[in-house]
Amino acid sequence: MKKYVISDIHGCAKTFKALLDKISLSPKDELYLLGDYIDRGPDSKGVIDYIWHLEETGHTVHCLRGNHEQMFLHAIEARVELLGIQEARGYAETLASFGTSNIDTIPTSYIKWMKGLAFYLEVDQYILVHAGLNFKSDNPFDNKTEMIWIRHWYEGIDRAWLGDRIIVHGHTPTRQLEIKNSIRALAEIPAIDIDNGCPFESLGFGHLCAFELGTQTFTFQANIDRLESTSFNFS
Ligand SMILES: [Mn+2]
Repeated sequence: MKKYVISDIHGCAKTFKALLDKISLSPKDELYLLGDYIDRGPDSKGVIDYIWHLEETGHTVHCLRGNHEQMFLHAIEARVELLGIQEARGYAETLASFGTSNIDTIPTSYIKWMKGLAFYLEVDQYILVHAGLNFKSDNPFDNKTEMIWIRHWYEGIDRAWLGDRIIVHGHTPTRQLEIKNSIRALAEIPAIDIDNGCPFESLGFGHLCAFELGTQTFTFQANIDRLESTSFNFS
């Protein structure tokens, strides 16, 4: 039984399916998804539908929350479009994948699903979380906002609090070589960023990554969805 972790699918439904084919995901395996299912790529709805399809066909899928789901829920709850910020993050593409330009017409099943997403999960010796942990908090597990937004937090890692656990996260696009090298550097930095910037067409990026917890191995799938842009927007 394998335990695969994938993060930041960002509307790239075809790439997601291709990656699962590549690792030959079986119903005996566990799949952990670290959030940011939506925005940027062309088929946000398709990503969520495929997760539900996996569950319906006997797969075990554990889904965490990303900042993009949080922003989406905020846009619905606040009844504001958050234009400018959201447009830059592929918000219109997300609505288009639902066949609408009006967030009020998104089926409630998707909203309910997003609202139910957990912020972190502990599996074996790993802590799984979308962005990371803020070690300035007395208990890093209390700071939910930072779990989905934080960047540049490795220097603050509290080794005494963490013990021999390893944090696996996404959120900040990282070059493929750096992702691979993180395994060798675990003694110094007990964290692995598996976000290879799937929607971005830039050297070293543009792949979706699956990390297998037991063997600590990576599988990369090149983006086969339409690319949003070649420029970077890390948030
Ligand atoms: Mn993110």
